[in-house]
Amino acid sequence: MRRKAIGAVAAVALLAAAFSGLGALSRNVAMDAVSRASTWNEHQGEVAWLTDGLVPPVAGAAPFVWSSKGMLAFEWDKVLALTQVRLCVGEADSDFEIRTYVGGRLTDDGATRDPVGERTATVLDQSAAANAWIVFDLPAGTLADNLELKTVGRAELYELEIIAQVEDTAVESQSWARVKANARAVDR
Ligand SMILES: [Ca+2]
Repeated sequence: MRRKAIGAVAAVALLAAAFSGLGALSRNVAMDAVSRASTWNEHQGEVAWLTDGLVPPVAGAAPFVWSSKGMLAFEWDKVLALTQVRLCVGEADSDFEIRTYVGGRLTDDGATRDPVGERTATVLDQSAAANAWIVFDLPAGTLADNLELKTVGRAELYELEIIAQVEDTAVESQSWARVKANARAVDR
């Protein structure tokens, strides 16, 4: 399983590619997911800031901050084939781990899962990256309807993107209505 940290310039290029050439076949589903932070650990900021599209140096970009460690959970209503998770970090002193699942649920305190569900991928990042996008490449065929981001040290987190493969038929299905609603103002 690969992991790599890339600079801001490379990240911009990567995102541009995703929204142009690859845009028809992949989509960031994080904004459509229900997100929450484990209650056992102390944090500052709002989980919603991880999916507001704002990252430094954009004015208004604010970090969600784990004081020492913590778990974030993202859940959505349909099993999707994921390709990547991208995490924009500010100052950080932590390893990170992405765990994808089909079914199950992280308990509110973040200590365990009940029910457990089936873990479909685990990707660790030990790059010690800071002020960068960390890209977690998921194994081909990774299916998930929820995932966790485990942080084991103090870290400022600005944005999290969950990239899913989107077939044309799936785009037109009912379950994508909420995703498409994000672009409604443009469509009309
Ligand atoms: Ca943000």
